[in-house]
Amino acid sequence: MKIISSEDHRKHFPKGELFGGEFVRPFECPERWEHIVNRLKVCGFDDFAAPDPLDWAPVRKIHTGPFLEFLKNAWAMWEAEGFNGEAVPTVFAARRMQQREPNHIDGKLGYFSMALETAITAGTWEAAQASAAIAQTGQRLISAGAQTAFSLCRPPGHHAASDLYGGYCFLNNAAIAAQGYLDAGAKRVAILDPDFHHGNGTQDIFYARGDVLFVSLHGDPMDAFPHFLGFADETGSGPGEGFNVNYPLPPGTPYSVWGDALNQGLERIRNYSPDVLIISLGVDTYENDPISFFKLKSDDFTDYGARIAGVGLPTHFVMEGGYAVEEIGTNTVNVLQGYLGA
Ligand code: OKP
Ligand code: ZN
Repeated sequence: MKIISSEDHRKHFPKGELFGGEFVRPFECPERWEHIVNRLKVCGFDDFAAPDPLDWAPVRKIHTGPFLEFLKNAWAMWEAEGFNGEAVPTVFAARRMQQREPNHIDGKLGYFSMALETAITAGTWEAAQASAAIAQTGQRLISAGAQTAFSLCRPPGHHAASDLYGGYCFLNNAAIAAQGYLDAGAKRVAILDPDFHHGNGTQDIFYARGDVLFVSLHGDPMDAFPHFLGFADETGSGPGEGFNVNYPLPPGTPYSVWGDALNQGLERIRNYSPDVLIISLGVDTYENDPISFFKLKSDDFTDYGARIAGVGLPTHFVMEGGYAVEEIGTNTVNVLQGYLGA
């Protein structure tokens, strides 16, 4: 299995994340990447590749022009104001307010964000582009005939919508890969999102489309971030009706229950008969994850990797979350080994 990866992720590492009313060291940190790479090497994965340069054509189909322009300029605009900290929004286009992009950076940050724990820093835009290129390079390999690939993306992507960043995400790596498959000739793409958090961005991007099936297992938004999307009655709209499937699950969910939802989701994917399966691979379902509430054990990741393989589709793993840093390597690589039958 090819592993696509780059050191460029290091360019994005904010000093602070607003959590519990304090600025804490971000849960989404560079050591996550290091632990995964180390574990891959220990387990004999040695086929590493650097990403190709980013192809903007699929990116522009997923994200709006004003949003991409904002991400490109946000840090320079913030610095130009003379602000000393990292760029975080403070005001939002909430209910009954105008949905218009303001001129001032304070307004732009609120207009283009869905959460404010995610600071923008000097290197954020470069790291986000590298992460998208990593997803795209995996897509090209599979479009060219490979059965599988692992895109070791950082920062993650599934909370990013066409014109929204937040939840540690800027560009939607999995969505950009999905668009790449379609542009390369695929007729149908399925995305399975087993990250603990609902992939609101991915759902929103493909909500009205029938060419991408989105299936997500996640903490019930009544109790878990992102709180405002990911309910079971969100099934798609127009030509996308029936092609969005959410399995919100309650606090304390063990693998027995989670695995039943996974089986149902995999059955939906089989029936859809896609050309390729993308896995938005977050391992924050782990029992000791510091910000999540499912109870998966490390061996469960191996088991569900094997279940994914059982669907028999070309499968593209795209890294999302996982914040139990010491165990992120084991849990991530367990999914890959389970998939490979190792
Ligand atoms: C990104 B990914 C909980 C705050 C949650 C943001 C979590 C983003 C997760 N009190 N903060 O889906 O792993
Ligand atoms: Zn997550």
